[in-house]
Amino acid sequence: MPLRVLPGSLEKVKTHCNLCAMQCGFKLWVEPQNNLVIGLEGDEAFPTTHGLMCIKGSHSYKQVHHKDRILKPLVREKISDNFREASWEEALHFCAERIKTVQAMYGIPSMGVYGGGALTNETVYLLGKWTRLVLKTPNIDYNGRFCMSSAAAAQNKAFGVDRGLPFPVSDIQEAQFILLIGSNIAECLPPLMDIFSEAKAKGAIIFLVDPRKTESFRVADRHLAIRPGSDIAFAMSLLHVIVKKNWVDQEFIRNHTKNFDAVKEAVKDCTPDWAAKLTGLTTDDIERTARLLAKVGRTMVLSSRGPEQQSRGVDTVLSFINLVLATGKIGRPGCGFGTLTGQGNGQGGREHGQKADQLPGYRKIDNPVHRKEIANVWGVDEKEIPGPGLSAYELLCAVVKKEIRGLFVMGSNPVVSAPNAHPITEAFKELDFLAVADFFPSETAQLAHIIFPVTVWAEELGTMTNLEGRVLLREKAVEPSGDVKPDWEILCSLANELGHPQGFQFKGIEDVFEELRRATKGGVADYFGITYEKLRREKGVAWPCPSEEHPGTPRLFENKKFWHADGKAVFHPVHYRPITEEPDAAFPYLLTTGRLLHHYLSGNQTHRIPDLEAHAREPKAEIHPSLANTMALKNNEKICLSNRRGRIIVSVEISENIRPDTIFVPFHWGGDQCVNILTNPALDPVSRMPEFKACAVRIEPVV
Ligand SMILES: Nc1nc2c(c(=O)[nH]1)N[C@H]1C(S)=C(S)[C@@H](COP(=O)(O)OP(=O)(O)OC[C@H]3O[C@@H](n4cnc5c(=O)[nH]c(N)nc54)[C@H](O)[C@@H]3O)O[C@H]1N2
Ligand SMILES: Nc1nc2c(c(=O)[nH]1)N[C@H]1C(S)=C(S)[C@@H](COP(=O)(O)OP(=O)(O)OC[C@H]3O[C@@H](n4cnc5c(=O)[nH]c(N)nc54)[C@H](O)[C@@H]3O)O[C@H]1N2
Ligand code: SF4
Ligand SMILES: [Mo]
Repeated sequence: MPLRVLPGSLEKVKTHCNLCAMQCGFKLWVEPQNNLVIGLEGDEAFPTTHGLMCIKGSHSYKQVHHKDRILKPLVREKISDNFREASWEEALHFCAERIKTVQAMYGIPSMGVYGGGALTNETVYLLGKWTRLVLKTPNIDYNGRFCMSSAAAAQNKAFGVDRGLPFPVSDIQEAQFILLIGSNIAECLPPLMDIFSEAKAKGAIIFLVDPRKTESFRVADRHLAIRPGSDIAFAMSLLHVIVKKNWVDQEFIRNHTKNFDAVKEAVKDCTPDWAAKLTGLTTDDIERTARLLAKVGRTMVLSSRGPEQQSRGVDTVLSFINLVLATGKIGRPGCGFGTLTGQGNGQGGREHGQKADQLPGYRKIDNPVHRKEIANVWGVDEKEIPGPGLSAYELLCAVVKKEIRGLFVMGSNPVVSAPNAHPITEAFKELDFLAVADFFPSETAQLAHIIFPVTVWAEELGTMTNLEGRVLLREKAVEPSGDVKPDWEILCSLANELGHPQGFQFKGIEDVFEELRRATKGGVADYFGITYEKLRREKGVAWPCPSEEHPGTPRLFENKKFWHADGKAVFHPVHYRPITEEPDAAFPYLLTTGRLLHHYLSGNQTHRIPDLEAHAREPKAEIHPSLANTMALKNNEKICLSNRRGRIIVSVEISENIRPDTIFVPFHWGGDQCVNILTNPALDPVSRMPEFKACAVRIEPVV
C-alpha cells in the first residue's frame, strides 16, 4: 500500500472485499464530501482474516471510480448496431418488451436467466423469485454450477448439508495432518497461508496434492504430483490401505454412519499398485498418506476445484469424505472434511434459489413440502412455481440449439468462463435477446442488446456468506456513480414493467433480507435468526441460525451429529472411471486449467487495474522442461494449443513445477486466448459440473 497524506475529512467504513470467498474484512477510506473511495486497509477486528488481505483485494477499491464503469443503461436493436445511452424508463421498457416478444413467439421457457456467485444473498433470492414468478420460466442457473456444485452434491449426500467448511477457518490451525487436494491457497485464498503456517508452527504435517508444485507448497511438507483427473483412484487406494491395515474407527462407523460395508467392498481391489499406475504417485506416497490420515490424532482433508471440476467430481469428493468417516476424523476441532468455496458469495449464492433445482433456504424445487413452504412466503399457489430447469452448461447448450431465445445475465461472464466456449459465443450472437447487468463491459455484455449498469459493492448494502458459512454485512461506503442502480432494484423495476409488481415492492435491501429470513425459516440454510442489526453487532453469524436469540452455528457436526434425519453420515461407494478425454496419438498432452494470483475469474474486474495487469498480461502455458525439449520450445515463445474443439494462442512458460505430461493454462482471458475454447464440457452425472481440469491437446506452431 503506497503511503499517502490523509485529508482531514477521511472516514473509514468497515466492510468486506468484493472478490473471493475469504471476504476479508476491510476499512474503506472514504472522502464523504467528494463521494470518493480513495484506499483501504485491513480490518484487524474481523475474526476470520484479522486484517489480512491479498494483492487483488488491496487494489479492489480502484474499481469503484474506474473510467470503464458503465454509468448509463445502454441499448441497441441488433448487435451489429452501436450501443446508445438510454434513460432507465426507456431501458426497462425496452427490456420488458423484448422479454414479452421472445416468450410470445417461442414460449415461456424460451427465456433463461443466468446468475452469479458474486451477487448478494438478497439479489440471488430475488433473482430466483423473479425468474419463477414474473418470467415464469424454470430455466435459471448460475456460474456456481461450474464452481461448487460437485462438492455441494457430495456433502449433501454424505452429511445431509452443504456448507463448504462445516467449521470455522480458525479450526484449521488445530489440525495435525492436512491433506490439501487440488487447492492453490497461495494464489486463490492467500490469507489461508497464514492460517496454515500457524498449524505448521504447532507441528502440523501438510501434503499438497496437485499436478503442479504451486506456491502453496511453501506451507507444505510433501508434494504429490498427481495426474489430472485421477484423484478418485488416489482416494480409493487410501481407503484400501486403511481397511487392510485395520486402521478404521469401528466405534465411530457403528454409531455415527451407515453403509460402510458397501464402501469397503468397492475399494477391495484398489491397491496402491493399481492407484500408482493411474495417478503417477508412488506406492510409498500412498501408504504414507494413508498412515498419516489414520494415525495422526487430528486430521483434515480439504479440497478445492482440482478434484471437483471433473466429470466424476461428486464421486471424487465422496471418496475423500469416505476417508474421514472411516477413520472417525470428523466432528471434533481440527478434524473433518471441508471444501474451500471460491466466489465472494459462492456459499450464499447456492442457498437462496438461483440454482435450477432449488428454492430458498437450500430447499428442493421438486419437494412438494418445500414448494408449499415457499409458495406461502411468496403468497402464491404452489402450482405457480415452475419445476426444475436446465443446469448452467445445459442452459448454454439450449442457447446453441435455439431452444433458449432470450437470456438475462446478472453477475457472470459465461462466454469466457463456460467450457467449450466457441459455439456458445457464436450462439450468443444469434440470441433474439440478451440482457446483461454488469458494471464493466464484459465479453458477454459486448454481445448484449441491453446492458444494465449496476452499483459496485461499495455503493450498496447487502449480505454475503463466506467460505465458513458466516453471513456478513457489506456496508455501503459511497453513493452510486452516474446513473447506476443496484441489481435488486433493477429486478423490482422490471417486475413492475412486466405487469407483476406484487411481491417486488421493497422499501430497501434490508426489507428484501427480512423476506429472505422468513423464506429460509426451517430450511437447511436457516437465516431466520439473522438481522442486519445482529450482523453489525456480531461481525457475522454462521448459519443455521433459527431464532434471534440463537448465536449461530460455527461448527456443524459438533457431537458427531449429521444432518440426515437419523443424525448419521452416509458412506457412498464409488467406482473408478478415467477422465472422459484421455490423451491419444493426435492429442498427446493433458491440459488442466485454473487461476493466477493477480487475476480474478474471467478477468473482467482485474485486467482493468494496471497494478494487477502488470504482473500477468497474457495467459502462459506452464510446460515442463522435458516436454519443452521434445518440442524445442523456448520461454515466451508463442504456441498454438489445439484439440477437437478449437485452438488458442498462448506463450510458453517453462517450469520444473509441473508434471511432464501436463500443461497448465489460466482461464482469465477471453478471445483467442480463452482456454475454455479447449476445455471439455463432459458433465458430472449428478452435479452437472464440466471437466475443466482435464482434456487432451496438442502443441502446434503459430502460423
Ligand atoms: N487469484 C484468484 N483467486 C481466486 C480466484 C481467481 O480467479 N483468482 N477465484 C476464486 C474462485 S471462484 C475459486 S472457485 C477458487 C478456486 O481455487 P482453487 O481451486 O485453489 O484454484 P484452481 O487454480 O482452479 O485449482 C487449484 C489447483 O488444482 C490443480 N489441479 C488441476 N487439475 C487437478 C486435478 O486433476 N487434481 C488435483 N488434485 N489438482 C488439480 C491446479 O494445478 C491448481 O493448482 O479461487 C478463488 N480465488
Ligand atoms: N477453464 C476453466 N473455466 C472455469 C474455471 C476453471 O477453473 N477453469 N472455474 C469456474 C469457476 S470456479 C467459476 S466461479 C466461474 C466464474 O466465471 P464468471 O461468472 O464468468 O466470473 P466473473 O469474471 O466473476 O464474472 C462475473 C461478472 O459479473 C460482474 N459482477 C461482479 N459483481 C457483480 C454484481 O454484484 N452485480 C452484477 N450485476 N455484476 C457483477 C463482473 O464484472 C463480471 O463481469 O468460472 C468457471 N470457469
Ligand atoms: S483473499 Fe479474497 S477476499 Fe481477501 S483480499 Fe484477496 S480477493 Fe479479497
Ligand atoms: Mo469458483
